[in-house]
Amino acid sequence: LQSQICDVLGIQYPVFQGGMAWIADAELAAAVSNGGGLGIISAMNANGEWLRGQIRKAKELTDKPFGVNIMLMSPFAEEVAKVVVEEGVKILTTGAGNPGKFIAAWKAVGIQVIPVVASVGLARMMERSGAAAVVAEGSESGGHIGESTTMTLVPQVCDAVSIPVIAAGGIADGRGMAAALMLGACGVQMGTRFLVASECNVHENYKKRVLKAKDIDTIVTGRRQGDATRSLKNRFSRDFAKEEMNPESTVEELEKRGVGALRRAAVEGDEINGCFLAGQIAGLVKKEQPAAEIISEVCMQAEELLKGAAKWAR
Ligand code: FMN
Repeated sequence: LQSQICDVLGIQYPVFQGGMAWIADAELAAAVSNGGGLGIISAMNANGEWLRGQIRKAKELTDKPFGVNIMLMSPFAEEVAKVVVEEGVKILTTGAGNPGKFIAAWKAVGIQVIPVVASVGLARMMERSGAAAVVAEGSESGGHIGESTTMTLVPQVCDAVSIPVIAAGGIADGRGMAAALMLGACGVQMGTRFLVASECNVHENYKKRVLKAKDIDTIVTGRRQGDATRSLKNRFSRDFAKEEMNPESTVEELEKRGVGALRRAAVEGDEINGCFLAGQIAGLVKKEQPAAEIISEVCMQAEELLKGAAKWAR
């Protein structure tokens, strides 16, 4: 299964591994790239030197293209924006905001910029700013989310822009991938499914929770601070949701509560006080597998379904 985005980026399969703060390191990114997809290192809130180390490690582990995800809210965003240029990174995705002010400088050195967008308006703006493609991410996703679902967002973004569109949010198998291609996307980005890749270094408790999750086991918190975030239900997320309803708690108090919560889940495996970001599709993710196997399984299933699609219409 191939598409236009494979030619643009020089990858074998149109499958991105989404940036995941505290989780998507050089080892996961390299495993995905070696499996023919696009592995992505998460720059998250780390400083430039940490990122430089990860980029160099990924180069040792793979000779295939890989990317870096820059969180625009990071206090180190300006610093990591320079490091990716110095280290010769060729593909960037950006999350949590508008990368408009960086795009010209990145493009000037030949970097392909692929912003993650949750609305048609931002997708259009990114095309005008010179983005190579966009990831249209629906609210089924794990992590920070917008309002529209993947089913509604993807076709509207595809109609609005002429650059390639990658669909994200709620995709974890070939059925999801085939559906995304039918909606007009030319590839998919998965986060939740790659959380349980064998090469993913997230804490074992995190993987266990994703593998055990059912369809209704995620919750969205943070709407009051304008930072809606989807995670698995546990003590932390339920308490957070309760506090949000409490008119006496301030936005500052809520923000303070969230600090360090993803690290506690991803690094320490703290099932009580950690925030286990994951998407609604976690209920479908039942097996830990090497990243390469995940990619080929998803693509093969999608290809079979798309080939047979003509038979369904009578
Ligand atoms: N997206 C970003 O742009 N930057 C991040 O740092 C980031 N962190 C994430 C952490 C976790 C644990 C998860 C599950 C998602 C995160 N995302 C982040 C979103 C993913 O890159 C991806 O778009 C999303 O997971 C796709 O939806 P899915 O979880 O249904 O596959």
